[in-house]
Amino acid sequence: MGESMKSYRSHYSKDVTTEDYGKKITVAGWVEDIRNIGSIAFIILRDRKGTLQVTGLKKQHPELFEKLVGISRESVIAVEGLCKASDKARNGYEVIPEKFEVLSAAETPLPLGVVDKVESDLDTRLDNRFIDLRKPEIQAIFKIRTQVIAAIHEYLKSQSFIEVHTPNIIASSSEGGTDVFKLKYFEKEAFLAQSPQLYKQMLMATGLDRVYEIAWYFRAEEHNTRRHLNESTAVDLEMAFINSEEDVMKILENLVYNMWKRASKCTEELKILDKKVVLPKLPFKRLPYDEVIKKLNKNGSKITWGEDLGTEDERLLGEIMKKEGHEFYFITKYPIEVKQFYTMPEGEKYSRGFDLECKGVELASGSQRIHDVELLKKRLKECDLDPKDFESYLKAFRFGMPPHGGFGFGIERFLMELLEIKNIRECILFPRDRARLTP
Ligand code: AMO
Repeated sequence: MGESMKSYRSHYSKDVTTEDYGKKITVAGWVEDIRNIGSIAFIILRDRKGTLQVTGLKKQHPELFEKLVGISRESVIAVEGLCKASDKARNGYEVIPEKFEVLSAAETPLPLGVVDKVESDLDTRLDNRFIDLRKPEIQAIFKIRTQVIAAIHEYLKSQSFIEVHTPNIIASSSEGGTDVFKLKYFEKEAFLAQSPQLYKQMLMATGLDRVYEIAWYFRAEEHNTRRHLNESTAVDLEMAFINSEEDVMKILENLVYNMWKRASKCTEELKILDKKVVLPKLPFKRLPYDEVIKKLNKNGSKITWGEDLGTEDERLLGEIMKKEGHEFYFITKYPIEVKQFYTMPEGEKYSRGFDLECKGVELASGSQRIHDVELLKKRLKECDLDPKDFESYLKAFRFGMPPHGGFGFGIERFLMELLEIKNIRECILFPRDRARLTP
């Protein structure tokens, strides 16, 4: 106590084995709870792998005992002591302290409880995210997130995609529209990228052929919904020499399958979250937009041909498709007028653009792109955009650009659907929304 320890941690709570019983070990973590019953005190210490019990005996070390029981909850301590088998303690052992050091004392009161029975509201939790993240059920989301991202890299590399990183400070908006964050770039005006769209397409003119990026999207969308963030992440992919958008959809459905499969192996985290992950069946249903409108109209929606699906229509379609046995489905052959300027038209009215939906929520959208520069300029103008603002992008189409296509696939949306999380803010460490800029 007081004196510095040689090592702060020889064992994590879950790594102690029967071989350690009877030996001296050091453990470290946050003081989750202290129960002092007079002659004996139980201190529950939490580390990244779980919790363990430190049992203080007043008779053995009266001075140490007093100091130990006086520690505030959530302080960080290291304890050296005898590891003893115990039927009553969690994990089957307890640590009888001989020395301890307070590495950082927590102030009181805590702004948020870690093990409190009362549920705090989301705002309080997000305001104190560093404490919120101490909860095993919150950590589980991010442990699964790391696994699904590993699956993205693994699957796409197996399909010969290379990982790229494109600029986030850009000179023209990537998706058209007004929801861009403007910033001052020395003497010029710049924007935060809404997506890597323009750059991943320009890379198709290089011969790299298959690229992907775990990208940041910055979108100044004013509305506050449970499925929108102003800063979000996505898998952005682009591939050249495709015959149609079908080639892109095949990669996307296999990617989803591989991510889902990897998540199904996170048994410990899924148990904490009390979730079951059932593998989807491939291929996902392809549902042309025309059929979507028919189905929706038949079920009471007033949507007319040519309109994009609103949240309510998407939800209704999710219900209809679920009844037909499809949780995942593509909406294909969208009208060209609801798709972005870079989408390849098909005939007069249609496009080669698609969305991937899961239970009524859009997870991804993509398309075959226009690779003819004159057609691209025409479409820019039709979308009320000025080709002059896109000169450096258009240049990449003038000196040899193969047919290509790709998609953008929201990682937080994916986690929401995978883990049945109601609010997208739960799926990102420090969410940015209309009202939240800190922490
Ligand atoms: P889109 O704008 O449809 O397409 O975005 C692709 C996917 O990214 C996710 N996403 C979001 N997630 C949370 N909050 C947001 N504000 C948000 N915006 C988008 C969704 C969505 O399906 N460049 C095209 C993609 C392409 O064609 O390659 C694009 O950005 O899951």
